[in-house]
Amino acid sequence: MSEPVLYGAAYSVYVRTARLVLAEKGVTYRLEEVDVFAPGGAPAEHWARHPFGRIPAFEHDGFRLYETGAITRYVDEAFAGPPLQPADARQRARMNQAISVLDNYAYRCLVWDIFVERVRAPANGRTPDEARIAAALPLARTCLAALPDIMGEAPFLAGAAVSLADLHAAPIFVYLAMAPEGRELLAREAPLAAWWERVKARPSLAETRSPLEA
Ligand SMILES: N[C@@H](CCC(=O)N[C@@H](CS)C(=O)NCC(=O)O)C(=O)O
Repeated sequence: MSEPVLYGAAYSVYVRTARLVLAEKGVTYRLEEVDVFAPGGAPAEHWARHPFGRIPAFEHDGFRLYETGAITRYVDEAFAGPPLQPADARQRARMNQAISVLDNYAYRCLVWDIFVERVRAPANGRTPDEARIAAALPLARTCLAALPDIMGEAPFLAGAAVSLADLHAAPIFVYLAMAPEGRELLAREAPLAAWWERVKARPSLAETRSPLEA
C-alpha cells in the first residue's frame, strides 16, 4: 500500500487533528500544502477533492476522503498502531460526544472568536473585535465545563488512553492557550487544565507544531 497524502496547511486546526492521528498511529504520509485562505480561495484542483473547499482532504491508494472525523476514523481502522477509539461502547460514545462538542460548539468560539481576534488580529495589524471576544466567553465557559464532565475521572477525554477526541481537541487548545482569555478559562477548570498538561506533552504535538505557535 502506498503512503497516504493529506491535503492542507500546517496552520489549520482540522489538518493538525488528522496529522496528530497519523503521528500517533506511526503512519508515514505526505502533507501536500493547500492554502484555502490564499487570496482567491482554495486552488481550482482542490475543489475536486473537497466540494466545500475546506481542508483537510485525504487520499490513500486512490481512496479519497474529506471531513476530519471520517479521515481519522479511517486512519485508526485501516492502519496498524495503537487503537485510538475505545472498545467499550459507552467510552466510544463519550469520545464521539466530545468530538461533536468540539465541532459544533467549541471550534468557532474558541478559535475564531477568541484566538483569531485576540492573537491573530494584532499580528495581522488589525484591532481585535472586543465585542466578539466578550460575546464568545459564555459559550467558551460552557464548552470548557462540558469537556471535563464528559471525561469524568479518566485521564483522557474518553478513558484511560489517548483517543481521537483528545487529538480533535488538541489543536483547538494550542490556539486557545495562546490567548489570555483562554488561559483564564482553562485555569478555572482544574481537571481540564491537568488533561491539557498531559496532552500537550505528547511527542505528536511537537511533531505537528503550527507555524502560528509562539
Ligand atoms: N467539517 C470540516 C471542517 C474543516 C474546516 O473547517 N477546515 C478549515 C481550516 S481549519 C477550513 O478549511 N476553512 C476554510 C473556510 O472556512 O473557508 C472537517 O471536519 O474537516
